[in-house]
Amino acid sequence: MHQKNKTLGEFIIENQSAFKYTSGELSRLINSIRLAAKVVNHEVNKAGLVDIIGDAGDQNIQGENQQKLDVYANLKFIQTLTNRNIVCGIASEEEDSFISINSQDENHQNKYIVLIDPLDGSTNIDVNVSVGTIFSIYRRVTPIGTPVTIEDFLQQGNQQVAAGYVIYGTSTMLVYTTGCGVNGFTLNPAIGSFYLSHPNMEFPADGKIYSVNEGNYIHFPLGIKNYIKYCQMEEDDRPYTSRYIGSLVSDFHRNMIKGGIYMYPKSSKMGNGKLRLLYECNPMAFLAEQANGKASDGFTRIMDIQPTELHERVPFICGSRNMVEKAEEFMRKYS
Ligand code: AHM
Ligand code: MG
Repeated sequence: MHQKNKTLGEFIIENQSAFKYTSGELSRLINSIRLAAKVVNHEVNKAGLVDIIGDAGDQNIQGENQQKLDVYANLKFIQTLTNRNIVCGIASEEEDSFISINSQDENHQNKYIVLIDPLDGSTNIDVNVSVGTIFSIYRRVTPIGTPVTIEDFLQQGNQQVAAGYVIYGTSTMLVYTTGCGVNGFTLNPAIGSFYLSHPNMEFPADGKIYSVNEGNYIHFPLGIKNYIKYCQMEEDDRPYTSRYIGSLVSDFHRNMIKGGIYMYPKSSKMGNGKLRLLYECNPMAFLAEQANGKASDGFTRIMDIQPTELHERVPFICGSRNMVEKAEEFMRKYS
């Protein structure tokens, strides 16, 4: 069969044996994410047609307004993972605390936990801009059969078993890694199947795109300010092009295909930046490294940071290897 005629379902089965701890459990887990992604995709695509957009009235733990589709996506992913009885715990950007599944059942043998940002960039929905789902999968560290604890969720990103995102864009894609490279699948909406469209995705080592919210420039650390000036300088292959969608998944996806750097630095207003280590930075960092890119907080590898709380934020610099290294050089020089 030609690589590109392969469906995600076929790909998962074929690659199951290549996975070192194979028991079929991870394959089932990725299958449920695929299913929830299709359901959410259907709803996201309807957003412009029905009166579903707008605030749901609730605020998430960070005090931000939730959009209705955030609530919907959160519910769908949690329901799908819970109903199929595949994971032992879930943490979501939209939930204050983690959820322990079947904690009363001593025969409960599931070993994976999932951390999820069900609908990232959701403020973009009401203007018809692409949004995404980000997920991250770990093996639990506490004994199987006992209720999960916070320890299971506060693992370093380098312990991730799998990570990926769904991009609800001009076409809907599911991109993921289990630690053997990154593969992208595009949804054929007529048939409802994801097909392998982007095998072995890689960031070009160099790029010409920088993505950062320059409106915050005045609040950025000197290293970032000077790196931005460097990007704008007329020298060698510069100035670079500036592209910022404000939807992490979309900015990342474009930069991975074309070559570029994404930055959400700390600022005098947001001491640790905006993005969450567990729900956004670690999964994107795992994908970036698996795609020959790099992710750092300016000084430290993102995946080596020890998390201390579920919703913590970190500065995030991610993308083409040489570009990230250059930004780190500026951070070191001007810190
Ligand atoms: P969210 O999780 O509340 O949607 O926020 C995350 C999003 C990212 O997708 C995006 O890159 C960033 O926030 C944009 O933030 P800003 O508007 O401050 O530039
Ligand atoms: Mg988010």
